Amino acid sequence: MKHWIQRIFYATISMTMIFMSPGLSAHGFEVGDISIKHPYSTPSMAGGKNGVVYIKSIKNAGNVLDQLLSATTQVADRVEIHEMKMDGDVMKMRSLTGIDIPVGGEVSIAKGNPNGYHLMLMGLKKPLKEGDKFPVGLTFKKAGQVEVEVWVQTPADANKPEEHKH
Ligand SMILES: [Cu+2]
Repeated sequence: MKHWIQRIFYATISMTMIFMSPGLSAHGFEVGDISIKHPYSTPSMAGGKNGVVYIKSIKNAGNVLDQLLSATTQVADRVEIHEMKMDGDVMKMRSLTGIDIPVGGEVSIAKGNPNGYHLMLMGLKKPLKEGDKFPVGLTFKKAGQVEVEVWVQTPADANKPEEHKH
């Protein structure tokens, strides 16, 4: 429990530091050389069993390749790293063992990004509603673990409820 509280504390410090830097309005977190900008989710469909977490960007300011390896949360049974790709007219989904965050690079896990990356919440324990906030733990190969706060919101580009299904 103490460990968990410490993580929240450090995450809050990181978040405050990012809020103080000019030009950033979204929330963000830092661990080691990794900065995580604006983790968010969308309201889940009525009766929906799954949810999706997106991250506006993950940036690697270090000089070694890092990798997002896994995620955990208490709002779902488990979290999987997914890649979504169109195969003709068919949307295909597959699980990834990790997402590379290249040296000096920035990877978007935002909704609608062409790479199709997202974090899938499998087995939601309760519906996700607009305005909710919940913690998600992220594990990076080099930078280690960080707890981020995910904001549930309807993206500006969304004109219909989340239809992401498996
Ligand atoms: Cu998925």
